[in-house]
Amino acid sequence: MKALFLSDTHVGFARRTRVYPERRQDAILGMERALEIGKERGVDVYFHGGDLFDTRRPDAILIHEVMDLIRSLPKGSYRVRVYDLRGNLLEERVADRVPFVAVHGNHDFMEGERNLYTLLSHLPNFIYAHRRKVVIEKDGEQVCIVGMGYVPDKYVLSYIKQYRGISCSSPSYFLFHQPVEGLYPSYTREVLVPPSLFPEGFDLYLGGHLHWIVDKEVNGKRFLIPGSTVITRLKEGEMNQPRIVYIIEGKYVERVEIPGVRRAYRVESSDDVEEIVRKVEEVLQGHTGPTPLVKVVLVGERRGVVSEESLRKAFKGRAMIYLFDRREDAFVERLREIRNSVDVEAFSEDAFVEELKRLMGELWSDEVEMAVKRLLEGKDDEALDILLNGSGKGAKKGTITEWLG
Ligand SMILES: [Mn+2]
Repeated sequence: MKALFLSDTHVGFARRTRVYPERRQDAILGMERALEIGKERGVDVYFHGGDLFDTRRPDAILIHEVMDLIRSLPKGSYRVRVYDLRGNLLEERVADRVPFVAVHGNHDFMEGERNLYTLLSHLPNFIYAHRRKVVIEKDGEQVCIVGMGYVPDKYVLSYIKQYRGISCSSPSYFLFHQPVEGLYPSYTREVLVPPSLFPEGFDLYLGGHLHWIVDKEVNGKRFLIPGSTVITRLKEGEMNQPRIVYIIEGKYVERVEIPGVRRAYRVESSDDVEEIVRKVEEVLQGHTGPTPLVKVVLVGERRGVVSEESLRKAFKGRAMIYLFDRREDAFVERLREIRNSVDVEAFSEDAFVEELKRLMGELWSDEVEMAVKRLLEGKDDEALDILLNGSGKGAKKGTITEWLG
């Protein structure tokens, strides 16, 4: 049976962005285009590695759009059997369309027995594979998938041990959403799961979470990560890669680029506006496809003022400009500006943080939020420390009993 593996579709990403509202459709479009590849290739099953949605509370329209896409998969008759980790048969059904098997990610996970994925499971061809073994059969052929959605750092190492000894007849795939040791190029604050803790004997280990492409064998296990189908961060190593899916048949793997989705480029320049414009033009010359994102990184000495707004105007309809100021001294200065330019007493701190969050868009992170709060308290040094060194171990929600349940 031929399968298509996609991940991190992040439907709802940039939903509320005011700059470049055309990006609002990127996530759903990325998912749609990815599914189309499967239709062209005649796949019999889709695997999704989690972060189907960008948030745990997507609005009804977004849920509807995703349901429509899953219901648009080609018709067929597939026997689906779902087991728990001990091998007890929980459910048996016939899917009337190509089955879509998914685990949750860290972005769209909700605690409790009812979540987005159990909701989608009301569709005859959607199967939530977390803590489950799923066997799909058609015309005498079958595939076996074992799933593990995202589990918070402090529980994951003991959690994954529950999967030890689980067996699946080949072709078999382990579908998960977790960072893995040996697949990360650099230091991260997340707990990395050692490949040795993954259950043995699967043909392929299919992962979500990272937004860039990985195809790597560690400890005799082949890990595949397609990355996200939409550009969510303008991070080097992630933004400049193509958006892809994997077509899988047995142990055979093919990487397929998703056509017609937005690309991103990076331009590094001094703060001389003429130089910036020239470099962006150079990038645009070789470009085809939807209006690209261009990350303009200012480096070197601070010599003048560069306005993101005027760059955006200058390239309107041709490029979406995101300015990153990495000039010496720019960082601390900007932090002070934020505090000095706003009369915090005049309105609630929460409202201010919300507004800032909106303005900063994808530059926003938990760390930035924490830093901003310290800054509002007048603790500049702590704010800087957080931004430069990270916030330490972030507390994740959930209790041990909920996670092991
Ligand atoms: Mn993700």
